[in-house]
Amino acid sequence: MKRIVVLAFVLVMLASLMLGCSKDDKTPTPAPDSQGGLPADSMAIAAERGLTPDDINAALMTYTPSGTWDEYITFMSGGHSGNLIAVGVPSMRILKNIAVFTPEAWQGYGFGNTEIEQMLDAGNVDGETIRMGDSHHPALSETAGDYDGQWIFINDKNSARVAVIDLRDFETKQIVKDPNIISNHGATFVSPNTDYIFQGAQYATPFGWEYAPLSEYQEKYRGMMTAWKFDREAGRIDPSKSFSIELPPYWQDLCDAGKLVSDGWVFCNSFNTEMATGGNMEGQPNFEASVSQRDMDYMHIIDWKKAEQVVAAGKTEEINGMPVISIPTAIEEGVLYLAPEPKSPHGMDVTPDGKYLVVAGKLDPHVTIYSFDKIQKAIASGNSTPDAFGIPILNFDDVMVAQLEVGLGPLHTQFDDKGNAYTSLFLDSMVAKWKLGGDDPAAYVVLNKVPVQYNIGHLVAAEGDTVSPDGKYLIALNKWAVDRFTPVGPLLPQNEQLIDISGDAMKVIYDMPMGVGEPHYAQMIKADKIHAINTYPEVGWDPISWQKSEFATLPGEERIERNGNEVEVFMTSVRSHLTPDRVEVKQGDHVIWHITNVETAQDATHGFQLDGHNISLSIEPGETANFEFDATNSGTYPYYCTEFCSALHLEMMGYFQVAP
Ligand code: CUK
Ligand code: CUA
Repeated sequence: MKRIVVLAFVLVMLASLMLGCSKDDKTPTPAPDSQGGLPADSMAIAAERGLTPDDINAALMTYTPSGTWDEYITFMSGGHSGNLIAVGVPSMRILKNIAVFTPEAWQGYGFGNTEIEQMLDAGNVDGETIRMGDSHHPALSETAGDYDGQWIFINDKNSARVAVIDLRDFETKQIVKDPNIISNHGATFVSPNTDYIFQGAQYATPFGWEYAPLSEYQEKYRGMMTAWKFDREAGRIDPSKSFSIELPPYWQDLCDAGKLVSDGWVFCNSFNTEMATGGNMEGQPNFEASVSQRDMDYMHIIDWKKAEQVVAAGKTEEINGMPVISIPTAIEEGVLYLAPEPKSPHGMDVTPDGKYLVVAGKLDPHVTIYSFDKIQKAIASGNSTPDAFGIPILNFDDVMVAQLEVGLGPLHTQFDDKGNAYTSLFLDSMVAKWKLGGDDPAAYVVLNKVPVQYNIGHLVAAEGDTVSPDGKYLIALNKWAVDRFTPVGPLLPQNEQLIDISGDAMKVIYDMPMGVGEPHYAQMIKADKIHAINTYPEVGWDPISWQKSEFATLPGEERIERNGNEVEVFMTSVRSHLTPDRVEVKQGDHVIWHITNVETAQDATHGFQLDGHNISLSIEPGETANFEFDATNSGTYPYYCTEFCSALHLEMMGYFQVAP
């Protein structure tokens, strides 16, 4: 019986697709059979695979034939794999795994390439080489509050670092380390014109993560908000024009930058306003209990434009090279305010019009909606009570507009183009769709919900963090994938579920197993906003400095130069040979090696690995890559191209010999 229903449904749907007819179309639907050019076997396939009408619908909405491109690109953080993953929507195919904080051999990232090593080294901590990361929140660069497709930034929660990725070649260009905090979380969030990339701390430590007994937590431990200045011209964060604001040792959590009316402000939720310090072996409760005692935590409300003026006026203290606005100065200058947030808040999402802020409850089934206008009026009224550090806490009732019960474990909220909001419900494993009600508390209503599998964290809507979201698609970033995919052992992939939000009811239309990282957050941009290059602009290009490399080597210029104990190799690669194909040095020599891929054809990448030396490069068409090392061991080491570039790819090799 089910099969007959399926068959009938497929027939009608395929027919209407072929004819592009609508309900009003009076053209009679011809009998869909093989005469009409319809593949009769598609019905058989659907029946054979037991596909329901919904399945077929979902397949038709997501299947992306060979050679056709996705409408959107979603950039998903890789979590503790420390990378950033570009996924096409609606196909949900991984387009690229972008190495950021963690070495990745395919891209030749962190395996010898001199410029990349230097960039990664900029993220080292106190001489400790850090080659992992915990990437959380990607932020696309914006112009006037809209994604402009030029850059994307991402934080490393583990060591409080921020990376800059260029969307011309989808490669990481810079990593900066905050000199005063060792863990971040409310990062990265950009101001509407990407003047600043904001980074809120997470677990409080003394500045510079120095030692201080936990008994001195309130006096010595601090949170922080850092405003990293982005120089668009240079395509780099300029630490010399960046600044920080000292915050209380509450754990700042998620942040968002204001937009339109609220431009100039940044907001963070926080937890552990209890200032708990653990001690579960010393008779204290676990953190999970001790940081959840109070009924209210504090939203941090920061006037960054005013902070910028305070910095310009020199009212800062330089701590570890960073100008820092102290808490007393922030209070005096009107830079910092607090507002109560219901129990264990999470998420901070500014509505597209910039007028409202949504904070979710985590342990409270409500989302709380705050009004920026009310916040401004409350600040102007002077009605507040000081917290333990003297920071004014505005009255909850003065700033809150509505509280809406959305379900259990609300975390994050996204927006569409029709005035609706979508909140992830971790405990319910659902997405709740609700209506924004402006200043009228009664106008906020839950519209409907859709189950997701399982334990949803963040969710992302098409252009969902901009001043003009697209609606259309939403992705649920689910942490658990029990029973969803063919088993692959105890460590399961995550499940990224694509949801169609074009209609009234939400529909899950694709389950994507993410087996290369644990996405925390993502941003989804219209693909045609990104103008990625096909090959580097000129042969001999340095992708990091974005100019011709001083080591560019053209055909005919290949050479090996010796200068005392230093041997410098200038090599070219082209299908299907490396020139020179013999390099001989003496044991103890220092070897500096440059390779230029002189190809100009798109996709004619040559990789390079040197046996026994932990060296792996990816040299894209036009690129010059460099590496250096000490020839410590004598021996014979083949080097070869790692990309299967031609029929004679295996012949693309050479011998590196170290004479004793
Ligand atoms: S967050 Cu980082 S731990 Cu963005 Cu809700 Cu999950
Ligand atoms: Cu070049 Cu294989």
